[in-house]
Amino acid sequence: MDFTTQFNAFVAQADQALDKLLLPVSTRPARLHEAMRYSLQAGGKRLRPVLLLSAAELFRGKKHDPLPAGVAIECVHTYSLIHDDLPCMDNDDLRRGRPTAHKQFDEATALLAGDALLTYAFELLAQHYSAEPGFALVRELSDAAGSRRLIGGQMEDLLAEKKADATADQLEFIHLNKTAAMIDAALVMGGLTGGANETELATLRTFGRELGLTFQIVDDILDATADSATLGKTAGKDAKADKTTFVKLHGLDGARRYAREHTESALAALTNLSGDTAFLRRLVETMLVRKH
Ligand code: GRG
Repeated sequence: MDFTTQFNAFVAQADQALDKLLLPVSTRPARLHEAMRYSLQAGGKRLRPVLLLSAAELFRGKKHDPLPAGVAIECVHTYSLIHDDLPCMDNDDLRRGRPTAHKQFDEATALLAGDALLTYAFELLAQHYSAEPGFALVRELSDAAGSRRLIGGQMEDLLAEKKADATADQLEFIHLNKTAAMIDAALVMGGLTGGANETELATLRTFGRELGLTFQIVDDILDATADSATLGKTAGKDAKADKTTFVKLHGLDGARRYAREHTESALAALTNLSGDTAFLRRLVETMLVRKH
């Protein structure tokens, strides 16, 4: 199967599982469940579930169904997007090519839909896995979503916005946590459901860190160079808010160079795995040249 067909097959599996595992909109209170589905089913790239499903396939250990874990990580990712778009944070009107949750519903509903998605992610893990690999999945996802990683990265990002002189070290902390946390967790969770050993999990983590940094640097480049229609979200926001980004610190050429370096490191990490890594190699290369 070629790369695009395989990618789309993973997306289709993830979308089907999402539809099946999310609570129906008729669940009381309907408005809340409608808002949860509205944001989740708005057609994101599904990068994190795809990473999770593809990592799960690399190993020959004891297999567990990776799909509930894929849905769980997409729930956490979507919650973070809903909250990030709120007026108290980025105050954005457009997400995944549609009005943001607080524009479509209202601020309180959007806040609660985000809260509910975060909680539901852990309910899914508890419902669909036994102690092994369930505890390890919960540990991985709670660590990645917590105050030292996703939320910590978001906090430092907000703090850096108010300072014109944010440093390269702060920028790295923000990206390693706000962006790479959900990417390395997706890969490690995939490894856990696929039966990876400790060494293999460590390799997936390193790979995820490098892929996450590449992804974010490209995101900064796209914010500076692409239009909102192509991105499905507001373009040019970083410069407008005078945000510290890779482009601001290193210029467009410097940012492109860093993105290539992290791509090389990600590819190097993959050589430590003995399974068939062709799909992940292509995914990294695609990430570097993505247009949205
Ligand atoms: C509110 C706790 C909290 C965290 C918010 C996700 C986030 C952290 C902020 C959004 C802004 C941003 C640039 C985050 C970096 C990660 C990123 C590029 C997210 C967007 O991921 P995509 O492009 O989105 O995979 P889709 O919609 O395709 O899933």
